Amino acid sequence: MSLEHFDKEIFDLTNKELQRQCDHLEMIASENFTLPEVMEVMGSILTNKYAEGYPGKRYYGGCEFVDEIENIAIERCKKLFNCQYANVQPNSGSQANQGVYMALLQPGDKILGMDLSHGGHLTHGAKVSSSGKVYESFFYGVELDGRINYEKVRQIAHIVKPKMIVCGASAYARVIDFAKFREIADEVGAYLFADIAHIAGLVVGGVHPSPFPHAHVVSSTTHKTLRGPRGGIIMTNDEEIAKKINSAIFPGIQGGPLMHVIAAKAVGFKFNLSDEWKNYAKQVVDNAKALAQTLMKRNYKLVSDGTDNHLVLMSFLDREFSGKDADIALGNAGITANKNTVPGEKRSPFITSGLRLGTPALTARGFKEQQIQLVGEKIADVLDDIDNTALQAKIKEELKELAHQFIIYTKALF
Ligand code: DSN
Repeated sequence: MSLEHFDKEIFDLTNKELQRQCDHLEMIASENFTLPEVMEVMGSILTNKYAEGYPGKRYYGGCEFVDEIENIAIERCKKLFNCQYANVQPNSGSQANQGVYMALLQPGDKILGMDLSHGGHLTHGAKVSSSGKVYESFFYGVELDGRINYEKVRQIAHIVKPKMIVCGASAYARVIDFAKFREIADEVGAYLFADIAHIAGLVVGGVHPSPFPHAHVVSSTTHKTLRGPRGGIIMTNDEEIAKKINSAIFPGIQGGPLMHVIAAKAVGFKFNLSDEWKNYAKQVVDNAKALAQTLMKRNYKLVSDGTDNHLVLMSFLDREFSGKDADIALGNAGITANKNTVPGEKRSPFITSGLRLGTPALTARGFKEQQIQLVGEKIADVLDDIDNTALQAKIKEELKELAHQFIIYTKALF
């Protein structure tokens, strides 16, 4: 029986979501469109198998084929990031990070990460996350120019003396200097942990420097710029660290690995290893730069005045309207983005003075600079006249037409 006949309610909602993804312009910087081949294996019988442990060392029988699958995923991941050890079992980026902390730290140890309100991530020590409850967390941020000041990071590190420095961000538009972070980590005897969830696809596409050989340990998600299935990975070049990571993920924090997702990660990595991938990664960055130029020409202020990667962070500190207002107005115009805090923030985190826009999903759809510039102009048109709901409705129709010229998925998928 098909899903349509077995569970019409979920079938219909899935199709509504498909329609939403096709009709709107997806500009949330952490979202993307994965391949149908990735979804095919993710929706396969591999979901039936329990495989606690690691290839060759499982707690259950019948693992001969899933062992091969996980080994392929590991080998592809190592090749992709040019490293010696990879764990492909984390169910998410957050669990990957939890695993890294559990492997290398004791409860109460000090970690130094990027402040959430400056572009960091919840799992980099935010007090509401277990990373800020189990460990004693301290933060560095960005300057008013929107950039990390590595001298300040150094000063904070020397005062705090953390056991681990966490680098990597969720809303930072500039290159992360991993070599500089390692220098600072070495000065204070800390591990350097790079969370490259946002930029992993750019790293493997050669358009952002790699965290290796600088970081002791690296984590990522597989679904953002990498365009694979939703999940996490951890990599290192250190055998002792690799052993500790494996024990921390299983049995430390997870049980049976999601073998259907691990297989889908392997399929995604195959795509990331192709020549085509380099073109995609370069186009993501070229598109973000084109978007930045267009918005700045229309007199919008960007944090750090531009971008080196896949996202731009608009600042409305000089405007009457907030990030939330912009988020809602653009949503009405068919553009999905998210409000974000900015350096020097004066509004609450629920309102904010910024908006984060990313190009990975539109680039996956086939958008090039020409289309991105047009989208940038439409964003500025909406924001220039933010209360004009008739204009938002008109732009929504225009952008739907544009979106439909770049077909990403069809109903035949279901
Ligand atoms: N939710 C992701 C993001 O939007 O950046 C981070 O986990």
